[in-house]
Amino acid sequence: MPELEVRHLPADSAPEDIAARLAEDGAVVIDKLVDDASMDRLADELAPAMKASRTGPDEFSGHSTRRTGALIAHSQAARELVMNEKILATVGKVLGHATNFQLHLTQIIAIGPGGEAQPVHRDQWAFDFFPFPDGYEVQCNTIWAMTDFTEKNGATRVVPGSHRAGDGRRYELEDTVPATMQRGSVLLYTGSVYHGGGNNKSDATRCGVNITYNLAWLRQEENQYLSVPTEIARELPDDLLRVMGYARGAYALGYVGNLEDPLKALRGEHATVESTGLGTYEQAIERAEKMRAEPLGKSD
Ligand SMILES: O=C(O)CCC(=O)C(=O)O
Ligand SMILES: [Fe+2]
Repeated sequence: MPELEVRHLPADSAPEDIAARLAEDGAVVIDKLVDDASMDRLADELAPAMKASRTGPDEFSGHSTRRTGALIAHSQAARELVMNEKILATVGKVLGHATNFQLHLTQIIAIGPGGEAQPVHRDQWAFDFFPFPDGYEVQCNTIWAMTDFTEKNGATRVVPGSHRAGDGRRYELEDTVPATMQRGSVLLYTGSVYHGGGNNKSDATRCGVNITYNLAWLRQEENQYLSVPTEIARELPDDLLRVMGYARGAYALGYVGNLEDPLKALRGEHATVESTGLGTYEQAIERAEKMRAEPLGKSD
């Protein structure tokens, strides 16, 4: 039997405890992780881009839902959410069985009044429905509440515990519970947990910032190299760029030209991937051996 609700943790919770809750339920809310001022700044910086975005073409995207991407290009406040220390530490634990993780997408999801509930799904189905083994998480996701999330305004609907249910399950709306939360709170959920946007029965728009992370050996949903123009990317700090994908994925993925480091290449410098200290072939083999011994083990 699934839990009856999405459980909440306080903002001062340790990443270990947040990750433990995710392992148990597949979803958890951290209350008020950022203040109202951060959300005000985010809303201001993104207002023009949100205004310019259109409603979805189908039931999944939502006929009354506006989705706005490329948040890193538009907003310093969004960059800060992407790099939130507690979130990154938690993602590192949830996805710690792989060499590294990366940003998967950044998107404001604004469900307008009357917006229908989204079909219940697993986000990891984006990978062409590949049947990843139960327990081998490939994504760790966040939705930050820009407005309060209430049952009435279409709070994300979740089936707690369904991260262990496999791919064949079909859940209906009755099987879900709303992840209600106050503005500035964040819902974390794995790529394996069944969920969907809720039906907005209120007369105001429900806004969330969906920022997701995936294993760095998988393709990103939002193409960061083109979503964030090079002139802007060059001005961003190294740690953010690495998370965006200007880094090697696992041992061999994503190099530039003659085995060069993508971050250095962006800056017009030349450095081989080995010299960036992101892991040697020997370390990769060591990690692979560990994974074979304990395939679904978490990082320590
Ligand atoms: O808007 C939401 O609450 C969830 C959206 C979602 O799950 C998705 O677009 O994949
Ligand atoms: Fe989703």
